[in-house]
Amino acid sequence: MSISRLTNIQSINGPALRPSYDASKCGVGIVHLGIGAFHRAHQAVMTDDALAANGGDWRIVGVSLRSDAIARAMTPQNGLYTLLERDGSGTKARVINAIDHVIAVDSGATLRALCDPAIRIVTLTVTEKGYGVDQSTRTPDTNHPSVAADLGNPDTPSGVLGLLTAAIIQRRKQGHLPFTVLSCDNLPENGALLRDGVVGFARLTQGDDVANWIADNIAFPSSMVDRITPAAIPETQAEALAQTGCEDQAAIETEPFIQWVIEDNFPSGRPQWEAGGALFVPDVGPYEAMKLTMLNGSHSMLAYAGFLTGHKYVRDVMSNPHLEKLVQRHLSNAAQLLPVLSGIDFNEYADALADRFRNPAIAHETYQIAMDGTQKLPQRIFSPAMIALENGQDLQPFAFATAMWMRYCLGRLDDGTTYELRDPRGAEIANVLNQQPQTAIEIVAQLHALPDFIPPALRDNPQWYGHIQNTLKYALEVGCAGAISQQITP
Ligand code: CS2
Repeated sequence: MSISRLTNIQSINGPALRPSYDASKCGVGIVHLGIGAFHRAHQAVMTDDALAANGGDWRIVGVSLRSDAIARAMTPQNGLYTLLERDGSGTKARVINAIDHVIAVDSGATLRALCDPAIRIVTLTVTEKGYGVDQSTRTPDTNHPSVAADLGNPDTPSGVLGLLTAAIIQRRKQGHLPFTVLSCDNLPENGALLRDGVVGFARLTQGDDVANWIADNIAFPSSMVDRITPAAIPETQAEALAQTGCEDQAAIETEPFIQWVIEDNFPSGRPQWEAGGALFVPDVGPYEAMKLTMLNGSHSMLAYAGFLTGHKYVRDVMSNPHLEKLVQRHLSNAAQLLPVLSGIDFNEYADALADRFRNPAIAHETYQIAMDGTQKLPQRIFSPAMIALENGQDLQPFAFATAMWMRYCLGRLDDGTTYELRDPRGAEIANVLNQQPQTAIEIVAQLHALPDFIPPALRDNPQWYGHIQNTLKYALEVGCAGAISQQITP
């Protein structure tokens, strides 16, 4: 018997839950930029819950700015896909129908979708490096490839800042309601940062009047998002087939946990995301700090230390007693730096994180998390380290994470196996590290000298600097596993 493709709800034949609402009665209301696995495991799922609970015209137009792979998988499936929630106790499957259609690598069609009067919200998961906003100056990064391209051609933009600015201006000219822009990436004050980027881009290309109008009239709420979602693997599709009876090239797998904390500032309306468990608060800052410092900070640390010692998945890292101890150390040190958050006990949060990292059914690669370190370390490692410095607390866990990142930057394991760095500043890093042979002292000095990266106050602190130097020296002399065990048996 031939297997049919997942193209409509009626074709589902298996235990997977079907959408309980009639999607043909719901129009579109959201454009999402960056329709990767994370969006399909997170915002699209909560939107599906909101549509099931309340209906409304909130289906999603998904945009993939750089690759057509997801469109090729989803377009023949009419936007349907299977979500697999997996942990040690088994798998729960459900088919999601919140995505109306996908636009791939087509800036003209993306701009038209953004200007559709039906659209009231633009959500984004474009990763830290996708925005093109300099985090230290909070202005458009004119060296960013798409920012540079769009500054030259602001009427035919293809990057985030250019597209949003052009769409906001066109909608205003056409008398359409402004949309709300909702960033869903792991950046501190993600909404305010994006707002500064868009306003800055408009100032450079359109002048002060337009820039000030955007600052006064467009809402950019911040949000904290959380769901550990690895890239799909061949087993994902096999399991989706078992659950739906259909071939599903867009299936994704994720953990059961999901969290979305959103600043409630949606002047043009919003779905009832509460139906999926979203929490609306006046200030997302403390939640962002908690998640970036604890989850993402320990994730980056374990990704570098784990990858360098041959641990392919996060769950493997957690079954190594030394690395597990370092994860616990990182979590408990990070927890001590956070402002009080009513209703949340950071020790319980730390325990829950360690359990999530142990999830035996999630194959989350350390190499995936290790990607883009220059874009992640500032908010995950350096910001908490700065607070520790100000409070006179221990810098060691953060210095260790940084030393492991530096060791990772060398692009080779202890046994000589090489790998690609995968970082937008990878060429710059390779360039400074290319003068062979190099001592730990030289490497540490060169990576500390990367412009706009490690804060000078850390660099100038002997405890921070000395710890990184010693750890890297030890890692180069006796190997990464030795440097890790040295942390726990001083
Ligand atoms: C991870 C995050 O890849 C990474 O850098 O730390 O994607 C992490 O899995 C998510 O933020 C979890 O919500």
